[in-house]
Amino acid sequence: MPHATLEPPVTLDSSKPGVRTPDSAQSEAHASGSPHTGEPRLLVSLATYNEAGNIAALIAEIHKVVPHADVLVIDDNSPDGTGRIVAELGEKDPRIQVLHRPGKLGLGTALLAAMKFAMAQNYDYLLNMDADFSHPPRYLPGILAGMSKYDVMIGSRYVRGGGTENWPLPRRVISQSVNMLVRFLFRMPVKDASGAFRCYRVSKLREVDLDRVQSRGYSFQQEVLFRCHKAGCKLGEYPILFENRRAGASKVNRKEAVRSISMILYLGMRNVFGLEERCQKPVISNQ
Ligand SMILES: Nc1nc2c(ncn2[C@@H]2O[C@H](COP(=O)(O)OP(=O)(O)OP(=O)(O)O)[C@@H](O)[C@H]2O)c(=O)[nH]1
Ligand SMILES: [Mg+2]
Repeated sequence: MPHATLEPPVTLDSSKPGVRTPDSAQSEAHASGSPHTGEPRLLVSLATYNEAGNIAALIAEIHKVVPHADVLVIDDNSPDGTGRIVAELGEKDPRIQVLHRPGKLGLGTALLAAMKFAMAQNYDYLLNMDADFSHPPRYLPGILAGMSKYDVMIGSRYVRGGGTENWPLPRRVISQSVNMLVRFLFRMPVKDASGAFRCYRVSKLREVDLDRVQSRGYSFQQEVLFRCHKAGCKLGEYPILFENRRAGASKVNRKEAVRSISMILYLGMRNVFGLEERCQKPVISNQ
Protein backbone atom coordinates (compact mmCIF):
# COMPACT_ATOMS: atom_id res chain seq x y z
CA MET A 1 0.00 0.00 0.00
CA PRO A 2 1.29 3.48 -0.73
CA HIS A 3 2.52 5.70 2.05
CA ALA A 4 0.50 8.83 2.71
CA THR A 5 2.07 11.84 1.07
CA LEU A 6 2.04 14.88 3.24
CA GLU A 7 3.40 17.70 1.27
CA PRO A 8 0.53 19.12 -0.78
CA PRO A 9 0.87 22.80 -1.67
CA VAL A 10 -0.25 24.46 1.53
CA THR A 11 -0.23 28.02 2.75
CA LEU A 12 -0.12 29.21 6.29
CA ASP A 13 -1.95 32.29 7.50
CA SER A 14 -1.38 33.83 10.86
CA SER A 15 -1.75 37.16 12.50
CA LYS A 16 1.55 38.18 10.96
CA PRO A 17 1.06 40.01 7.71
CA GLY A 18 1.32 38.19 4.42
CA VAL A 19 1.05 34.54 3.55
CA ARG A 20 3.90 32.23 4.40
CA THR A 21 4.71 28.75 3.26
CA PRO A 22 4.95 26.11 5.99
CA ASP A 23 8.68 25.83 5.31
CA SER A 24 9.37 29.48 5.92
CA ALA A 25 7.02 29.46 8.89
CA GLN A 26 8.78 26.48 10.38
CA SER A 27 12.17 28.07 10.10
CA GLU A 28 11.05 31.15 12.00
CA ALA A 29 11.24 31.34 15.74
CA HIS A 30 7.72 31.03 17.05
CA ALA A 31 6.49 34.27 18.54
CA SER A 32 3.52 33.13 20.61
CA GLY A 33 3.32 30.22 23.05
CA SER A 34 4.11 30.50 26.70
CA PRO A 35 7.83 30.92 27.22
CA HIS A 36 7.28 33.25 30.19
CA THR A 37 4.59 31.40 32.08
CA GLY A 38 6.70 28.30 32.62
CA GLU A 39 3.86 26.16 31.25
CA PRO A 40 4.67 23.60 28.57
CA ARG A 41 4.14 25.05 25.10
CA LEU A 42 0.86 23.67 23.86
CA LEU A 43 -0.43 23.45 20.30
CA VAL A 44 -4.09 22.51 19.83
CA SER A 45 -4.78 21.18 16.33
CA LEU A 46 -8.20 21.14 14.69
CA ALA A 47 -8.72 19.49 11.30
CA THR A 48 -11.64 21.07 9.50
CA TYR A 49 -13.81 20.42 6.53
CA ASN A 50 -16.97 22.55 6.53
CA GLU A 51 -16.99 23.51 10.19
CA ALA A 52 -17.98 27.18 9.74
CA GLY A 53 -20.82 26.80 12.24
CA ASN A 54 -18.49 25.56 14.99
CA ILE A 55 -14.98 26.84 14.54
CA ALA A 56 -15.03 30.37 16.02
CA ALA A 57 -17.02 29.37 19.11
CA LEU A 58 -14.85 26.29 19.62
CA ILE A 59 -11.58 28.23 19.49
CA ALA A 60 -13.00 30.79 21.94
CA GLU A 61 -14.02 28.01 24.32
CA ILE A 62 -10.58 26.37 24.05
CA HIS A 63 -8.92 29.66 24.91
CA LYS A 64 -11.20 30.13 27.92
CA VAL A 65 -9.92 26.84 29.32
CA VAL A 66 -6.28 27.03 28.18
CA PRO A 67 -5.45 30.66 27.38
CA HIS A 68 -1.79 29.88 26.72
CA ALA A 69 -2.57 27.41 23.89
CA ASP A 70 -1.76 28.14 20.29
CA VAL A 71 -4.39 26.82 17.89
CA LEU A 72 -3.59 25.44 14.45
CA VAL A 73 -6.50 24.74 12.10
CA ILE A 74 -5.77 22.48 9.13
CA ASP A 75 -8.45 23.32 6.61
CA ASP A 76 -8.99 21.54 3.31
CA ASN A 77 -10.38 24.47 1.35
CA SER A 78 -13.79 24.06 2.98
CA PRO A 79 -16.51 25.28 0.62
CA ASP A 80 -18.33 26.88 3.57
CA GLY A 81 -15.43 29.27 4.22
CA THR A 82 -14.08 27.73 7.46
CA GLY A 83 -10.50 28.55 6.41
CA ARG A 84 -11.36 32.18 5.77
CA ILE A 85 -13.07 32.54 9.17
CA VAL A 86 -9.96 31.21 10.92
CA ALA A 87 -7.64 33.43 8.88
CA GLU A 88 -9.70 36.45 10.02
CA LEU A 89 -9.52 35.32 13.64
CA GLY A 90 -5.76 34.94 13.23
CA GLU A 91 -5.43 38.54 12.12
CA LYS A 92 -6.65 39.64 15.55
CA ASP A 93 -5.16 36.92 17.71
CA PRO A 94 -1.56 35.70 17.28
CA ARG A 95 -2.40 32.41 18.99
CA ILE A 96 -4.52 31.33 16.00
CA GLN A 97 -3.10 30.02 12.72
CA VAL A 98 -4.51 28.19 9.75
CA LEU A 99 -2.87 25.81 7.32
CA HIS A 100 -4.76 25.97 4.04
CA ARG A 101 -4.66 22.83 1.93
CA PRO A 102 -5.95 22.81 -1.61
CA GLY A 103 -8.73 20.24 -1.26
CA LYS A 104 -10.12 17.44 0.85
CA LEU A 105 -7.01 15.37 1.55
CA GLY A 106 -8.30 13.34 4.48
CA LEU A 107 -8.27 13.57 8.25
CA GLY A 108 -5.14 11.42 8.62
CA THR A 109 -2.92 13.61 6.48
CA ALA A 110 -4.29 16.70 8.26
CA LEU A 111 -3.25 15.32 11.63
CA LEU A 112 0.13 14.27 10.29
CA ALA A 113 0.65 17.82 9.03
CA ALA A 114 -0.17 19.07 12.55
CA MET A 115 2.40 16.68 14.04
CA LYS A 116 5.09 17.86 11.64
CA PHE A 117 4.21 21.47 12.43
CA ALA A 118 4.39 20.84 16.20
CA MET A 119 7.80 19.18 15.84
CA ALA A 120 9.17 21.89 13.55
CA GLN A 121 7.97 24.61 15.95
CA ASN A 122 9.27 22.83 19.05
CA TYR A 123 6.04 22.64 20.97
CA ASP A 124 6.02 20.49 24.10
CA TYR A 125 2.53 19.05 23.61
CA LEU A 126 0.28 18.60 20.61
CA LEU A 127 -3.37 18.18 21.53
CA ASN A 128 -5.80 17.26 18.77
CA MET A 129 -9.58 17.66 18.85
CA ASP A 130 -12.45 17.33 16.41
CA ALA A 131 -13.73 20.74 15.35
CA ASP A 132 -17.43 20.05 15.94
CA PHE A 133 -17.62 20.17 19.80
CA SER A 134 -17.76 16.36 20.05
CA HIS A 135 -14.59 16.73 22.12
CA PRO A 136 -15.63 19.25 24.78
CA PRO A 137 -12.87 21.66 25.83
CA ARG A 138 -13.79 21.21 29.51
CA TYR A 139 -11.73 18.00 29.46
CA LEU A 140 -8.51 19.73 28.43
CA PRO A 141 -7.17 20.25 31.99
CA GLY A 142 -7.69 16.58 32.89
CA ILE A 143 -6.02 15.35 29.72
CA LEU A 144 -3.12 17.76 30.11
CA ALA A 145 -2.63 16.77 33.76
CA GLY A 146 -2.11 13.18 32.58
CA MET A 147 0.90 14.31 30.56
CA SER A 148 2.96 14.38 33.76
CA LYS A 149 2.85 10.56 33.65
CA TYR A 150 2.17 9.60 30.05
CA ASP A 151 3.51 10.39 26.57
CA VAL A 152 0.13 10.09 24.87
CA MET A 153 -3.10 10.91 26.72
CA ILE A 154 -6.32 9.72 25.12
CA GLY A 155 -9.67 11.38 25.73
CA SER A 156 -11.39 8.04 26.13
CA ARG A 157 -15.01 7.03 25.67
CA TYR A 158 -14.45 3.52 26.92
CA VAL A 159 -12.85 3.84 30.34
CA ARG A 160 -15.01 4.15 33.47
CA GLY A 161 -16.68 7.56 33.50
CA GLY A 162 -16.50 8.00 29.72
CA GLY A 163 -19.20 7.49 27.12
CA THR A 164 -21.03 8.67 24.04
CA GLU A 165 -24.10 10.87 23.88
CA ASN A 166 -27.19 9.27 22.34
CA TRP A 167 -25.35 7.00 19.95
CA PRO A 168 -27.68 4.45 18.41
CA LEU A 169 -26.91 0.85 19.35
CA PRO A 170 -25.40 -0.13 15.94
CA ARG A 171 -22.89 2.72 16.09
CA ARG A 172 -21.90 1.78 19.65
CA VAL A 173 -21.50 -1.86 18.72
CA ILE A 174 -19.39 -1.08 15.62
CA SER A 175 -17.13 1.34 17.51
CA GLN A 176 -16.62 -1.05 20.46
CA SER A 177 -16.00 -3.99 18.10
CA VAL A 178 -13.37 -2.06 16.14
CA ASN A 179 -11.66 -1.24 19.43
CA MET A 180 -11.71 -4.88 20.53
CA LEU A 181 -10.24 -5.92 17.18
CA VAL A 182 -7.55 -3.27 17.47
CA ARG A 183 -6.67 -4.40 21.01
CA PHE A 184 -6.27 -7.93 19.76
CA LEU A 185 -4.38 -7.20 16.52
CA PHE A 186 -2.13 -4.42 17.81
CA ARG A 187 -1.74 -5.68 21.40
CA MET A 188 -2.19 -2.19 22.79
CA PRO A 189 -3.24 -1.67 26.40
CA VAL A 190 -5.92 0.97 25.67
CA LYS A 191 -9.70 0.92 25.60
CA ASP A 192 -10.21 3.71 23.05
CA ALA A 193 -7.82 3.56 20.10
CA SER A 194 -10.11 5.18 17.54
CA GLY A 195 -10.88 8.60 18.99
CA ALA A 196 -9.04 11.70 17.81
CA PHE A 197 -9.09 13.54 21.16
CA ARG A 198 -5.45 13.05 22.16
CA CYS A 199 -2.44 14.82 23.52
CA TYR A 200 1.05 13.80 22.34
CA ARG A 201 4.41 14.61 23.90
CA VAL A 202 6.15 16.17 20.92
CA SER A 203 9.64 14.98 21.92
CA LYS A 204 8.33 11.38 21.83
CA LEU A 205 6.67 11.95 18.46
CA ARG A 206 10.15 12.55 17.07
CA GLU A 207 10.99 8.94 17.93
CA VAL A 208 7.96 7.63 16.03
CA ASP A 209 8.54 6.77 12.40
CA LEU A 210 5.75 8.92 11.02
CA ASP A 211 6.99 8.44 7.47
CA ARG A 212 5.69 4.89 7.71
CA VAL A 213 2.11 5.96 8.40
CA GLN A 214 -0.05 4.72 5.56
CA SER A 215 -3.52 5.80 6.66
CA ARG A 216 -4.97 8.89 5.04
CA GLY A 217 -8.38 8.76 6.67
CA TYR A 218 -9.92 7.70 9.96
CA SER A 219 -7.66 4.65 10.56
CA PHE A 220 -4.88 7.16 11.15
CA GLN A 221 -5.94 7.17 14.84
CA GLN A 222 -5.30 3.47 15.35
CA GLU A 223 -2.18 3.40 13.18
CA VAL A 224 -0.44 6.35 14.80
CA LEU A 225 -1.25 5.08 18.29
CA PHE A 226 0.21 1.71 17.32
CA ARG A 227 3.37 3.36 16.03
CA CYS A 228 3.63 5.42 19.23
CA HIS A 229 3.20 2.23 21.28
CA LYS A 230 5.90 0.48 19.23
CA ALA A 231 8.23 3.44 19.78
CA GLY A 232 7.85 3.00 23.55
CA CYS A 233 5.37 5.76 24.36
CA LYS A 234 3.42 5.39 27.61
CA LEU A 235 -0.29 5.55 26.80
CA GLY A 236 -2.85 6.93 29.27
CA GLU A 237 -6.61 7.44 29.11
CA TYR A 238 -8.89 10.08 30.60
CA PRO A 239 -12.67 9.63 30.54
CA ILE A 240 -14.68 11.90 28.24
CA LEU A 241 -18.27 12.07 27.12
CA PHE A 242 -18.24 12.24 23.30
CA GLU A 243 -21.04 14.71 22.54
CA ASN A 244 -23.01 15.14 19.34
CA ARG A 245 -21.66 17.69 16.89
CA ARG A 246 -23.21 21.13 17.50
CA ALA A 247 -23.47 22.30 13.86
CA GLY A 248 -22.72 21.01 10.36
CA ALA A 249 -22.67 17.47 9.04
CA SER A 250 -20.57 14.38 9.63
CA LYS A 251 -17.90 13.54 7.04
CA VAL A 252 -17.85 9.85 7.79
CA ASN A 253 -19.21 7.76 4.95
CA ARG A 254 -19.45 4.09 4.15
CA LYS A 255 -16.52 4.17 1.70
CA GLU A 256 -14.20 5.76 4.26
CA ALA A 257 -15.36 3.33 6.96
CA VAL A 258 -14.59 0.32 4.73
CA ARG A 259 -11.22 1.77 3.74
CA SER A 260 -10.30 2.36 7.40
CA ILE A 261 -11.30 -1.13 8.53
CA SER A 262 -9.34 -2.65 5.62
CA MET A 263 -6.26 -0.67 6.64
CA ILE A 264 -6.63 -1.78 10.27
CA LEU A 265 -6.88 -5.42 9.19
CA TYR A 266 -3.88 -5.08 6.86
CA LEU A 267 -1.65 -3.45 9.49
CA GLY A 268 -2.97 -5.67 12.27
CA MET A 269 -2.15 -8.84 10.34
CA ARG A 270 1.32 -7.48 9.58
CA ASN A 271 1.76 -6.95 13.31
CA VAL A 272 0.46 -10.39 14.24
CA PHE A 273 2.93 -11.97 11.78
CA GLY A 274 5.82 -9.85 13.09
CA LEU A 275 6.30 -7.81 9.95
CA GLU A 276 6.03 -4.48 11.75
CA GLU A 277 8.76 -5.28 14.28
CA ARG A 278 11.50 -4.77 11.74
CA CYS A 279 10.29 -1.41 10.57
CA GLN A 280 10.86 0.89 13.54
CA LYS A 281 12.81 4.09 13.24
CA PRO A 282 16.30 3.54 14.67
CA VAL A 283 16.83 5.52 17.87
CA ILE A 284 19.97 7.61 17.47
CA SER A 285 21.86 8.09 20.68
CA ASN A 286 24.26 10.99 21.26
CA GLN A 287 26.47 8.92 23.50
N1 LIG B 1 -8.82 18.86 7.10
C1 LIG B 1 -9.73 17.86 7.06
N2 LIG B 1 -10.54 17.66 8.12
C2 LIG B 1 -11.44 16.65 8.06
C3 LIG B 1 -11.55 15.80 6.93
N3 LIG B 1 -12.53 14.89 7.18
C4 LIG B 1 -13.01 15.18 8.41
N4 LIG B 1 -12.37 16.25 8.93
C5 LIG B 1 -12.56 16.86 10.24
O1 LIG B 1 -12.28 15.84 11.19
C6 LIG B 1 -13.12 15.99 12.34
C7 LIG B 1 -13.92 14.68 12.55
O2 LIG B 1 -14.82 14.49 11.45
P1 LIG B 1 -16.38 14.18 11.68
O3 LIG B 1 -17.07 14.28 10.39
O4 LIG B 1 -16.89 15.04 12.79
O5 LIG B 1 -16.32 12.67 12.08
P2 LIG B 1 -16.84 11.98 13.38
O6 LIG B 1 -16.66 12.88 14.56
O7 LIG B 1 -16.19 10.64 13.44
O8 LIG B 1 -18.38 11.79 13.05
P3 LIG B 1 -19.65 12.53 13.71
O9 LIG B 1 -19.74 12.06 15.14
O10 LIG B 1 -20.78 12.04 12.89
O11 LIG B 1 -19.45 14.00 13.64
C8 LIG B 1 -13.99 17.21 12.08
O12 LIG B 1 -13.38 18.31 12.68
C9 LIG B 1 -13.97 17.32 10.55
O13 LIG B 1 -14.21 18.64 10.09
C10 LIG B 1 -10.66 16.02 5.82
O14 LIG B 1 -10.67 15.34 4.82
N5 LIG B 1 -9.77 17.06 5.95
MG1 LIG C 1 -17.60 14.62 14.64
